[in-house]
Amino acid sequence: MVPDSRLIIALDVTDREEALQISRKIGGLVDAIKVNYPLILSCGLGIVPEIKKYANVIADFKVADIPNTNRLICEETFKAGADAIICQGFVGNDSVKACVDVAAQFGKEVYVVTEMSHPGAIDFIQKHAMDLVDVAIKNGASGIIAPATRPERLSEIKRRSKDLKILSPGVGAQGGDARTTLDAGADFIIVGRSIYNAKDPYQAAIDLIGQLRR
Ligand code: FNU
Repeated sequence: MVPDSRLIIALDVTDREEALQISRKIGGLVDAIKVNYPLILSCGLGIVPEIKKYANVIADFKVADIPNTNRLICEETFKAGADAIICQGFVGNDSVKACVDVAAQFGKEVYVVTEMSHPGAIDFIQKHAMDLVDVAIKNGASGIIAPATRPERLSEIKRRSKDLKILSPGVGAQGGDARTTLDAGADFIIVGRSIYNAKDPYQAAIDLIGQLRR
């Protein structure tokens, strides 16, 4: 993924028509549409090729299993047409490598979660965030996920992550600020509720892109 708008929408709606309507409206504005379990569990993986008509699709499945199961999950996801998948790093090098190996076969990308954006990330994950960055680098991931809710942590993670791409959720509903997140080192921001719950999602996306270009 090459940054242009630097905005990725998190399409966490559960209604198929709403998902396709939003994709149709703002697919041309954003760098990617991220799908997660709420949408896939309600509509099935078959919605991925439909969304792909409008933008690149990132499958936020936070894959976190043994290597063989990770391999199977990634194969199904890429066969459905996703351009990238998000996996957890805490399961270890072999599990992340399994995702990266499948992605390489399909010519697709893997992003590894480091420190998450919610308050509970401080309980366990934060202590290992830098190790998780190293797992992503060591296993050839395309990038990482790091929190827009803690810009100072995002900057530290950026320093550690060298040239890995950084996708940063937590802008808007979780309290993070779009411009601050880019200044702290993110390549892309991920925004869900502030766009899809807005009265006019198209305008909300335009406003965010304006802030990112300032
Ligand atoms: P919004 N997401 C997140 N924090 O929020 N994948 C993480 O650390 C992470 C994520 C996802 O709050 C979350 O699941 F690793 O409505 C949701 O899909 O803007 C989106 O990013 C944020 O949605």
